[in-house]
Amino acid sequence: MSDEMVEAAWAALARQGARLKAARIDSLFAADARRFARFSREGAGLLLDISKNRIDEEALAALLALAKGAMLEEARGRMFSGERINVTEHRAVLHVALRAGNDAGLVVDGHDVLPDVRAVKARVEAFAEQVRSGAWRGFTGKPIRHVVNIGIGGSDLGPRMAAAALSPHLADDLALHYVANVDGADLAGVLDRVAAEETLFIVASKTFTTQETMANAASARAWLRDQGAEEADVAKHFVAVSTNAQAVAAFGISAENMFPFWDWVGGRFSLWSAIGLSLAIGLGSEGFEALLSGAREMDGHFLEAPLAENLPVLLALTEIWNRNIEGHRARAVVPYDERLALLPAYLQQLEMESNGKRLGLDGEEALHATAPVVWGGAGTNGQHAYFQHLHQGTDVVPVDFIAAIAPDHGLAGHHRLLMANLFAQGEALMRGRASPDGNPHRAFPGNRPSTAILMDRLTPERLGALLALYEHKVFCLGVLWGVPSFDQWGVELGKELAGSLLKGTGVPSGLLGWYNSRARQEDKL
Ligand code: G6Q
Repeated sequence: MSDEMVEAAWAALARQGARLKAARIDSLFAADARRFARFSREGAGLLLDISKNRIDEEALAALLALAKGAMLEEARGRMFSGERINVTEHRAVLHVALRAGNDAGLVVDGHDVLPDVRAVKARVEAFAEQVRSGAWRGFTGKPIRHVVNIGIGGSDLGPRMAAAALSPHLADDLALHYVANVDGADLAGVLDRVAAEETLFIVASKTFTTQETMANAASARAWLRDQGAEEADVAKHFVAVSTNAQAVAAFGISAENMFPFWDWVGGRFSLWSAIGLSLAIGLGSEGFEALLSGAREMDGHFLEAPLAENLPVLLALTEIWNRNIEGHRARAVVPYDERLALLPAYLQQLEMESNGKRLGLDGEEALHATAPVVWGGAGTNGQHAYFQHLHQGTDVVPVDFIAAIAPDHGLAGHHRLLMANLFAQGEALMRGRASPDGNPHRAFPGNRPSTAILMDRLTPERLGALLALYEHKVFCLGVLWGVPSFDQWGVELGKELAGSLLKGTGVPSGLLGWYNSRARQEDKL
């Protein structure tokens, strides 16, 4: 389809927006007893409910026409077949290969990548079992009790979030720690709590040049030596996950303690690769495989379900509506599950780093607004804090509510309370309320959109499906907005400036001069 036809689909969508401008979501519900059934879908063990957004059948049809017109299905096929769809970096985008079934094959540039994927996964899982069983010993002969993942961004957020989400499924006698920040307070806080002889460090870095990770890894190694380990003992306490074998060797980690991955795995999509090693240790190979199988189920759903039944497509189209037609600049992610408290931070990277772009694939200004600000936190806590803004603020912020039907704890009554709050918030945002006593400050405007994603339990499978749902949503939006979702040049400039300031070649701004003089005084104290 031509660009003109895609723009015609956008124009048709804008007309739907104008038609529904005065509509209220609660009135749409009142007018249609089947609204929930019409605007909710199930797939890969998840329920997606978009019925509390200000859309109707005609608007949804226009959204689906945009997806068709933008050749979303063809683009999806190109990603799954290993084409170099990351055009700005000339790479394939194949996180789906990391969770492909054992009978699958995927040839990229004449090479089937799946045997490599399987071989590394087998090594990851075998190593995880060695650590879990206590066969892997530290320098005094004791088994490992603490695993410290040193990595940042995509080499941190996924495993950190998933380890918290799946805490009931982790080994009891192993603690997982995550160190990302170059602020020494981060690493120091962990080192204070672990015994060197029982600690394994995983240096997780695709490039193995990231300043924060290299600084933390060097300090951790120096600390290990200070704690009595010999140079030869370092191999018992350090392993690496990287694509850069040379830099790993230069750091002193041997090839058998390095778990590779590939340039076609983007950092923020790398949880499924050896970057998930800490998680594989915590979960065991069975649990890690279950996570992958849940994602695989969502991959299959995304590939095969018709657009109108397709969860990632519908989630993306809901965002097109809220962002581009209704003009909302932010979206809140509020899991009603304490274990998913880090999900908003994970999605913030996934969505904002992927689609926070102002230029289209052709290098010209994007024609439509792209990724909204993504933020949030666990419910019910947020209700006692920022929900004020969601209910009565001047900006409308659509919300994603996420929850499991059944908990994994035995505390009676809590889950009913939690879920009652989730449902109440969706209703309150939608319906609003007139002031009960004439005081205008007590009125709620309502008509505020929300989306719900529910699952039976928060198992490794369901988490895998949930994360793959959002990954594919991000892909769909990249296609619809026409932006390069798989690069992240926007993080370069600050890094370069920090580098020159460290070398003393940066141009000091007023603030830096002030800081330097104060820091000199502090040094003298
Ligand atoms: C993710 C980004 C970024 C990256 C980190 C860490 O998609 O590229 O967050 O993951 O900068 O990079 P390394 O793994 O190379 O240390």
